[in-house]
This record gives sequence, C-alpha cells and structure tokens, in this order.
Amino acid sequence: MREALEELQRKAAGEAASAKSIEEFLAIRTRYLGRKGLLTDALRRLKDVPPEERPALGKLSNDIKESISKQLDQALEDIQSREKYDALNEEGIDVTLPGRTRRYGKLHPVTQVDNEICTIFSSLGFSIVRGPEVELDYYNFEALNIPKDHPARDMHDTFYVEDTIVLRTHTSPVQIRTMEKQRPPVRILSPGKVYRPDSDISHTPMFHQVEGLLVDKGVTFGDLKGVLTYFLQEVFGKDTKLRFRPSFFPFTEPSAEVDIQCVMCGGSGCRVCGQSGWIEILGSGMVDPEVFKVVGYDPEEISGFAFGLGVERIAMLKYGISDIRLFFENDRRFLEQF
Ligand code: 2NL
Repeated sequence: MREALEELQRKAAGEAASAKSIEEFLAIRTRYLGRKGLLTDALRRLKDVPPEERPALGKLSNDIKESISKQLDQALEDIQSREKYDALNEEGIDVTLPGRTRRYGKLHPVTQVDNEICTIFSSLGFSIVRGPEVELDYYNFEALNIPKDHPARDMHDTFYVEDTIVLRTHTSPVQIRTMEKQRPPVRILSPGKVYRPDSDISHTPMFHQVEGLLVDKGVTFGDLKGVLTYFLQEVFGKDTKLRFRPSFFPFTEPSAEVDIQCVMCGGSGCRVCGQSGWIEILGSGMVDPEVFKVVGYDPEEISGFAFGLGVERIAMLKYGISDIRLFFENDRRFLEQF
C-alpha cells in the first residue's frame, strides 16, 4: 500500500510537470484527485488494511494528497504564464517600436487666411460681424447706391432666388444692416461667403470675401491708407510696397484700388503680375454720402472708409497657387500642404 501510494505521488508529480495545456492539466487533476481518481481510490482502500497500520497510512495518504494538490497548483500557474507569454509572442508586440502617430486634421487654407485677416483687424479694434447669405436686393444693391437699372449691376452678375431676393454678391449688406442698428463710431469687419456666376482659373461661383468699415467723426483717406498699409504688411511682410490707384465704386467716393508689389518677382515683372510689377489686392474708398443717408447717418457730421477683398485671392498670392479651383476640389494631397 505504502509503495503504491509513493508510486502514485511520483507519477502525479511527473505528469503535472509535463502538462502543456489547461486541458491536459484538468485531465491529470481528475485522474488523481477526482471523485473516481487514483488517489481517492487508494484512500477508499484504506479500510482493507490492518487497523494498526491505518493511522500511519492515513497520514501518508493525506500528505500525498496535499503534495499532489500543491504540484498541480504550481503546474497550473506555469501553464497560464506560458500561455500568456506565447500569446504575446504570437501577437508580435514589440514594445520598443515607436507609437503610431495620430493624423490630425487641419483647417482649410482659405479658413486659415480668413482667420489671419480677422485676427489682424481684431487687433486694431474691429468687431467681426456676420449676416445672411441670402439677401434682399435692397441690402445687396439699393442701399449701396446701386439702383435697378444702374450699369454697376453688370459689374457683378447675380444669382437671383426670387425677384427681390439674391445670393449676396458681397458682404456689404452686413455693414448696411449694422449701420441701421448702430450709431457711429462703427468699426466692423464682415467675413463670409459670397456668390457670383463666374467660373475660370481666378473665379468660382462661391468665394470668400472680407469687407471692413470704419465710421467716426473726422475719418480721412489718410486713416484708410494707414489701416490698409498696416494690414497688407502684416499679411505679406513689413517691406511690402503698396500703390493706391484711383478707381470707381458706386458706394465709395473717392475710391481706390490697392496694389502690392508683385510677391513673385518683387516688382521686376513676371507672368503673375502681367509684367507690371504690381498686383491688385483690394478695393476701397471713402463711404459715399448717399450710403450714409440711406442708413440715417449725417454725412456732414461723420465720415468713414470701407474696403473689400477676396480671401481666395490673398491665399493664392500668399501660397503661390495659380488656379483658384484647387481650393474647392478638396484633394487631400493639395490641402495637406498648408
Ligand atoms: C471690391 C472692393 C469694396 C466696399 C467694398 C463698402 C461697404 C459699405 C459702404 C461702402 Cl457699407 N463701401 N464696401 C468699398 C469699397 C470696395 O469692395 O473690389 N468690390 C467689388
């Protein structure tokens, strides 16, 4: 009996140590410790040994049961840690590899330039004001001194929604609406989408415009020059040369278009500036007294300047882009460069 028990212990120890998987382990445990297992069987046979040998054999049996139990626990722990190790190896995780970097989205180049323009004028004390893209003919044209039969309406063709409702062709209506509600001083910037039925390498039917308006007592053309010079030198660099050229808009008098020295050739003449050395960048002027009258301001008491510019145009010059339509194709290879 004693030899049989000791043999059982040896075999159990050997098998436990060689178990390769949880399944094998469970089979071994059942074979030795299960209800019909080898050890249980041996214990049951204790009743057949002579009574005087029973205490010693009983103790031995219990010791062996405990020892097998311990070896099996150890075996289970070994199997589990080996399985974990194998699984990690299998997955091939190399913790020394650099992490995968997150691919961040970015703002559209037109949005970036739009924001930059807003930031510059905010720093000069201008408030940002937005308004509707679908406008009354009145705010888009009439109030800006452009009556129905006025030839200036040909200057910008218009998308009509209804007889008296248009897609705004500029953001000036926002400035008119602001002046209707607010007495001078007024110092506002109106960025936003505008619409004109044009399409070629420098025109898209929708583009982004920024208009600015400053009204107060004693505002002069000198103020206009100072503000626009500061703005353009912030965008294109402190050494940028400007040229103020006489022009005409129905809503300003006098009017001036502003050119900057060509960003491509520095003024010596190239394809971008049509050999002139200058590039037209914005339109501006002193607000026409007729416009002030429409919003109930007294042109004898106050004066003001206004300007308007195309954001895509500025972005094209800033980044050297020759076709405006690239901004709207949304090819990520293009967009990711900004
Ligand atoms: C351009 C430049 C311009 C304005 C816009 C304006 C707005 C009000 C009154 C007077 Cl409420 N003027 N805006 C002034 C001059 C030029 O836009 O190239 N437009 C076609």
